[in-house]
Amino acid sequence: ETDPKWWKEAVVYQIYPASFKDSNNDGWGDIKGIDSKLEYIKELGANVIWICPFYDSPQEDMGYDIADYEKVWARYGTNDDLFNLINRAHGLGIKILVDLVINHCSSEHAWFKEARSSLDNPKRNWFIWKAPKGFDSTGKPIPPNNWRSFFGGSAWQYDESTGEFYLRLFAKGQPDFNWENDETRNAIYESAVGFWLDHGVDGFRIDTAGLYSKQPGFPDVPIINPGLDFQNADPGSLNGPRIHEFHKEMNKFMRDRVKDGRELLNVGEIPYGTDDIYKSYTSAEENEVTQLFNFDHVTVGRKPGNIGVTDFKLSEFKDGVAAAFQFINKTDSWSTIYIENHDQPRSVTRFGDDSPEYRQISAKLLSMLETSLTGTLYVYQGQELGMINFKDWPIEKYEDVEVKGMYKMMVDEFGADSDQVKEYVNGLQLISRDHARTPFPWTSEPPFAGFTNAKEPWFSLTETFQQGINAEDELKDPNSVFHFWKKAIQVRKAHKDVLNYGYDFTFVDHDNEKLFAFTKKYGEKLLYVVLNFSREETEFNFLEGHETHEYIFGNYPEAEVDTSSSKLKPWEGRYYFAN
Ligand code: ISL
Repeated sequence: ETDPKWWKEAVVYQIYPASFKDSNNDGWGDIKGIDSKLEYIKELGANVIWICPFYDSPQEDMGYDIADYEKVWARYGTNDDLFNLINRAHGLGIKILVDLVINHCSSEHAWFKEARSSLDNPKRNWFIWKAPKGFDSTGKPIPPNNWRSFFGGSAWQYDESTGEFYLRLFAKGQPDFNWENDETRNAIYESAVGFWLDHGVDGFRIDTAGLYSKQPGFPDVPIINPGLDFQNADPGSLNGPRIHEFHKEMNKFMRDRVKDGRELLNVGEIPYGTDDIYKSYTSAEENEVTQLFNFDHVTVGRKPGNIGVTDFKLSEFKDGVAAAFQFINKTDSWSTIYIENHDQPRSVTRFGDDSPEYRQISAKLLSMLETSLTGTLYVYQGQELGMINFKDWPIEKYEDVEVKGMYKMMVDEFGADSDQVKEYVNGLQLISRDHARTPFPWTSEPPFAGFTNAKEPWFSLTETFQQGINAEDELKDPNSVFHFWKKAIQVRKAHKDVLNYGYDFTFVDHDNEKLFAFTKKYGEKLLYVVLNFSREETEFNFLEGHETHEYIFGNYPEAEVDTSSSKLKPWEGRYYFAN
């Protein structure tokens, strides 16, 4: 039986508000800009939008540092703009997810300003404070443990005025909340969750949802990057002892708060787990989150500690893809299907082929991979155009706080001319978060592609635009990546039993380093997907013991495909039903 829960077959379109559409020509995208493009999103076939943080913020981490959960950042518009967007979207049959960033807030949030004002402030304990471990020979305070920030250096920030460190797993302006404190949790739920539920949102993308419960005693973590002063803090902060209790409590708050009984889609960002851990968060019976994003596929080819890239084989990518959703097989859990977001590079560059010759066909192949897998489908803005990474940027052009912090750490600790630093900078061409964050190209019009008429957009447009990739041209061209995505989403809907809900995903010829082939079942139906991840003609085998292979869909024009031949053209993909 297919499941009637709306969020299982939703197609979610992720919007990065700074870079989507600028309606008032100040160089930043905004809420009214999103409003003006709802029809475009609907045309693609998406029925949900997830909007990355649009809240009041000093923007140290592009809005993931929130100063007021109940207020839209002035550059993005007003609360009324957002309420209007919710209404108009609902009128078009589009649901809205907002980002819930509650592991930390901004150091500019009123709660933190109070907390840091004195040692005995009533909100002091809303955050995590520790005395220095001691002082070094120059008199500098030594952090309480060896945890590293995701953005480089110690995860502890010294606060001169009170003589203590506060924990911040991310940027200096992102103090971690103390989730052990009941009062803090309730204030978070009320402000960050309740306010938006009251205004009609349909769910949340829950940021860093595995990090709230820290290991008691804040022990040192193991050394995975010898030579660096601080180490990946996940063992001290990810999936901690009270994490499931916290999620159950928050989920109950949500269900109690929703007055009209609407069902919410809550997707937690919960990477680096085992199947059992993923299941424990997503099991329907447990009432925590309805689905999660893990990183098993998108982190293939990355060094531990995120300090560079390595070569990887297609078979490793295949294993990552399977790990991203296979844990739900025949359970009451559910997962997501995504390959891009605002923290990931462009998938065509990373996993396809972004040369002018193969860009479009490989983008279409990646679309076929996504639309054939079981889970809720997510498309990141620009993915539907086949956008690509920028090339050969000097380190100075990067905007991302992660790049700046990690680069500084590596230079300080390894030396500017070290191989490690060179490797890190080269790796950024492939994996930096900035690749996904450049302004969206709406038209072919210079200088800023219909994104803005300001003198300068907040962030540079890129090769994507130089190569003529833009929405207007793609909408006109029936063979564009956009129209292929649209078609692939329709095919997914037409055969939703096996495509959206199929089970028993099984690799065929797993160790083949050019071919990504698998089967999936639904009742009597057997889907066979063959994807050529290479520029070379590649052979697959029809399945033994089946009389016919019925061709369903592919990324080459049907007139050019000999569906009975087992040879695939460069980056060709096909779906068959094996009967
Ligand atoms: O993006 C990463 C590596 O390149 C991750 O380490 C990322 O920082 C982590 O997945 C958490 O991401 C989320 O929270 C961050 C924010 O910077 C990200 O944009 C967000 O998706 C802090 O709020």
